[in-house]
Amino acid sequence: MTDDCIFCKIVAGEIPAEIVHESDTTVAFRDMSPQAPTHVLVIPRSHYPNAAALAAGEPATAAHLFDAARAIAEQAGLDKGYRLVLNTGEDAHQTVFHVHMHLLGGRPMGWPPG
Ligand code: DGP
Repeated sequence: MTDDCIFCKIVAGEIPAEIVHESDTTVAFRDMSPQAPTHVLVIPRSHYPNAAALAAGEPATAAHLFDAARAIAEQAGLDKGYRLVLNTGEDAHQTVFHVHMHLLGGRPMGWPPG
């Protein structure tokens, strides 16, 4: 737990979020600014600033993020596909420095991303 981290506070239940999935190592909740009909953030309970730090420090939990995303996509019926995004660093538009996987689905998406 890092005191000034908003996502640590969601994990701790100190600020509200619409939680859609939980495991021993992960929590998933709806993004407050959805960019698609389904837009969920999947995060580790432990605080790591970005995907690279998580992969180095807790690789099993990095894999758990993908498994949670699979379960959420199945539950949401995203049979036609979905996108997983891990913005890493300033140039990639990371704004919250507790690693989070965006799960976006429910509409067709373009490429390349903006
Ligand atoms: P990124 O740009 O990849 O760091 O995305 C951060 C996302 O986090 C952004 O889509 C908005 C979302 N977000 C930020 N603060 C909160 C919050 O307090 N609650 C929820 N549900 N989402 C948040």
